[in-house]
Amino acid sequence: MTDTAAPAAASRIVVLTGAGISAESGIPTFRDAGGLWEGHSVEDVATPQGFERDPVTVQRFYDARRRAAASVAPNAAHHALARLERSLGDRLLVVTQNVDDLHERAASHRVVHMHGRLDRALCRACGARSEWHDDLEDRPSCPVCGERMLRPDVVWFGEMPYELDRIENAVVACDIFVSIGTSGAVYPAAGYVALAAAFGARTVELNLEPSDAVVPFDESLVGRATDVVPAWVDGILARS
Ligand code: BJW
Repeated sequence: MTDTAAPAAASRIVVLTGAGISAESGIPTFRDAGGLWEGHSVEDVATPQGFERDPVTVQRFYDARRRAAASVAPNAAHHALARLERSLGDRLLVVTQNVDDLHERAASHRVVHMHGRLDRALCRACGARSEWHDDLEDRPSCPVCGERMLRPDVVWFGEMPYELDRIENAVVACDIFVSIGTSGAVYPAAGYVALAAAFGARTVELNLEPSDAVVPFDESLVGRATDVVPAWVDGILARS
């Protein structure tokens, strides 16, 4: 439960976010009842093999999610983290597993999308990653090489997440590691709490329910992201 130990004023903070932070904006999580995987096999829509087998189904799944993400707005939790960045500057890094752009639309700038982004397309012919806001089902041409081999620029199981060196450097150097709205079911993200703790960071979880983390967090705030994240940010800013 809540531990009220105060963080040092000049703390470096890494915030790891997952689907739970965007849930109250209207984007379903993956593993909760009624979530994104319901009606979809993970192997069919979130692996390179599933894409090879049935690219049309996979493109439709991501086209629908791209449209849905564009139609929702950041919530109080995204805005609170942007407020924290305005105060901490480069002492804060948000590492998100989410492929939506709600952190950016709340005006966060220091955000790493380790599982890619829905608003980018990856060309399987030339490797270019292009900003993309339209559907991919009709096999549009790559703006760089012209080939019709675009896929969503997201990281599927078995693929290497993005910017791992930058993330790991930040995690081992941080004073506070905060996990928000993630089940802790997917690696390497799920391993960062143990890494941060091993390097002496204080660890905090903000979630609707305690997750399956392999090591216990030092502090756990249970509740909806739109309630607990602004409250936690207020507490940090009051001590900074
Ligand atoms: C609320 C809330 C509210 C709800 N307020 N909270 C051991 C070690 C290393 C790797 C592996 C390993 N064992 C297996 C692996 C491989 C695999 C893996 O982890 N498999 C697991 C099934 C075990 N990992 C990979 O393949 C990764 N690549 C890789 O490992 O490369 C090699 C490598 C090895 C070692 C080091 C470095 C590299 C790639 C993983 C790619 C994951 N891709 C997806 C899809 C992305 C595209 C898309 O969006 O479709 O990413 S899967 C999906 O899960 C998505 C998410 O980002 C990810 C995490 O989900 P998340 O965000 O946690 O959501 P949920 O639904 O699970 O949880 C929601 C949470 O919110 C819950 O806790 C709720 O309580 C909470 N919540 N409402 C607050 N209102």
